[in-house]
Amino acid sequence: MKFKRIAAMLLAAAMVMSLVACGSSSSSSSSSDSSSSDAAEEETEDAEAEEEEEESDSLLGSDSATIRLTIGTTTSADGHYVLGLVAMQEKLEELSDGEMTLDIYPNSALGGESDMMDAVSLGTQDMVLSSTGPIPSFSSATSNWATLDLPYLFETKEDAYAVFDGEIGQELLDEFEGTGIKALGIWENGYRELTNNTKEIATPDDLAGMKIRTMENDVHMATYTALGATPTAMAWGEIFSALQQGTVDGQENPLAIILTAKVYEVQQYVSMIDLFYSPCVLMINEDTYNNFTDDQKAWFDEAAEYGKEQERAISQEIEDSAREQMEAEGVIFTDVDKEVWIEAVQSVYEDESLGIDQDLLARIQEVTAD
Ligand code: EAX
Repeated sequence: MKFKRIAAMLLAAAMVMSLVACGSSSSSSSSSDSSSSDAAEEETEDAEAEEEEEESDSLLGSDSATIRLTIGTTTSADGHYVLGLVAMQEKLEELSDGEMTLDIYPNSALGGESDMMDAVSLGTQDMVLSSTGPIPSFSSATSNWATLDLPYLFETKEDAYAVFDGEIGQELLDEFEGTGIKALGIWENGYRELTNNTKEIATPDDLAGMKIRTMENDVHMATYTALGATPTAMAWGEIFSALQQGTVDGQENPLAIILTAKVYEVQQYVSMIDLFYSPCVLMINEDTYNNFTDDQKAWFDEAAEYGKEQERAISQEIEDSAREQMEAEGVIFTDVDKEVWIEAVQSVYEDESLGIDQDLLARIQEVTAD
């Protein structure tokens, strides 16, 4: 499959560049006089700079495109968001005969999700692929998206896809109209699992009093409070220093992110709680989209739909091997009795302060009932 090729290319490029970097640093340690070691150091820096340039270059669209859309994500270059966007980029170039492309910036290079949504609505950034974390607080028009953040709302991915690809999903996307953002499609982040570096967590009791980083999202915070933890909301880009400094004890994200962002290198325990099915949304500045010609809109829409399908498949593919790969690195996985967790979060469904849209909830439950 195509994305395997992309992943392999990224991996190969990273390996070659790290060999280059190792080569020059070993020459620096073997040199005796300080001037040549300075030179070797410079060489190392050059190799590192080149490595960064090479990595970002590979995510920029074709040089010849005249409509270049800058898109940011918080996730890493070999993660599911970015590989899905690369598929969209290639499709967009193909359909537009090279006229349109995406320039992709991973790893929060353009900021956190909430900041990027603001930038897209103001037009200082063209596009973002963001989790739904910041959506309920983005605008009163989108506040009922909080309903999607409820724990254990979607038992299977098929349930989630049926809602997001159907009438309800389209209505939710349309709610962005007039906010400065056009929302185009609901892609996949994945089922969120819990990590920490202290102990195995099998029940909410094991979690009591632990400080857990959540997204900047009231429903997620309320859920962790209901579970007995102390939630701390922060943007994804701050997570590694927060874990290092002990501001938080743990975090939660889909396995695809725990693996590709290398969270597992600093978190030894993963509990398979599947607490939230987390979607992400492809967004573009509304005026930018509206100013496209009809042809350009059609190419863009088709490429976006293609990107979504590819991204979901890539997400599943990464998830399928993630546990095994991390177990091989010594990460300890805990399977839990989900019924206990489901029971522990029921109060969140009844919390009237959270902006849950009961009609929307009932319609979602109707679609997912059978
Ligand atoms: O959208 O912030 C998070 O935990 C998200 O899952 C991540 O930024 C990818």
